[in-house]
Amino acid sequence: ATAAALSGYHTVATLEEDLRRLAESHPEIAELHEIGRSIEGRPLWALRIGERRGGARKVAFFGCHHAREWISVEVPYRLAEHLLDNSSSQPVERWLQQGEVWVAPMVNPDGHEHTRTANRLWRKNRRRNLGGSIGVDPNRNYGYMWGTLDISTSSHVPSDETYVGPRAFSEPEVRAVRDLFARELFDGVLSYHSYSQLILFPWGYTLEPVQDDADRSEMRSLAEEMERLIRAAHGEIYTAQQASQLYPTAGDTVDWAYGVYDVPSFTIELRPVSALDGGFILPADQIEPCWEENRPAALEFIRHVFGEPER
Ligand code: 0X9
Ligand code: ZN
Repeated sequence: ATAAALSGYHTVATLEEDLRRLAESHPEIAELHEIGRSIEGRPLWALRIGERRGGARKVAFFGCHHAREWISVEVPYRLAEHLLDNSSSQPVERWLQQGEVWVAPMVNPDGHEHTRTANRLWRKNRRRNLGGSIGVDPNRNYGYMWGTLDISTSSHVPSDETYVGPRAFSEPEVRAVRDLFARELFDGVLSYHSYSQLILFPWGYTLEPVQDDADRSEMRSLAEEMERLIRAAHGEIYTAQQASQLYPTAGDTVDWAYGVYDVPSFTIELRPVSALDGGFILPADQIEPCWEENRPAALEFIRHVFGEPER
């Protein structure tokens, strides 16, 4: 069994072990990339899955921008494992001939390590801020409309939970994602978070909907299709909505990916649905059902981005 199967959630160390093992056991189609280093010097890992570099289509899945959202590591990790385990059956085989799937399950390893060893509810990275507080919110540090809001959900106060940082892309974890994107030019992005069971599409920084009619309806209908697919698995309701309807924030991953690269981008808030169900503390026996319901949605996202006809 994998380290994860034995202990439930991955740690920084067991994730590295398991990603290495996945890459080593599928040398023809998987390649482990260190895409940067965290502020405390930990490697940031992304697994590239596909038969060759420079595939026609490329999609990226990210997890764990926020340290305490442990389930957001497990869904993209299991997606990588699923694609590799099914690499010779359709439609996965076709996808891996045609394009590349990149999976970076833990964007914020320093924060994750801190949640395991010191404070389970830590959110940000571990930047030492001017003034002595710790942490920038990685999901506020991207350079599209960065810093344009100054509200509790997007704060310019360093000690706040949603501190945007001193400037866009001030954080090495976020620069690593930026630079990976600049090299690979993804055709779509899905970033996992928890909790609330939501499927969020741009914009997040404004209540205005996306201007372009085609983009707006593409992202809305894809979000609604993912909502249906998730519900069909175990009856769990994940609500599709514009991100700013949850609350407005500036500088998140999906606003940047859509705003700068004009590609479909989503945030999925995983289980549970509410704080009454444990909030960020999701029991390990929920990992498997959460992955099961998210698998068809993730595969649908790949299918869509890879440009296959509607089923
Ligand atoms: O606040 C966030 O970064 C995300 N929620 S979380 O509870 N995981 O922290 C939501 C980001 C979605 N974007 C906007 N609401 N603008
Ligand atoms: Zn989050």
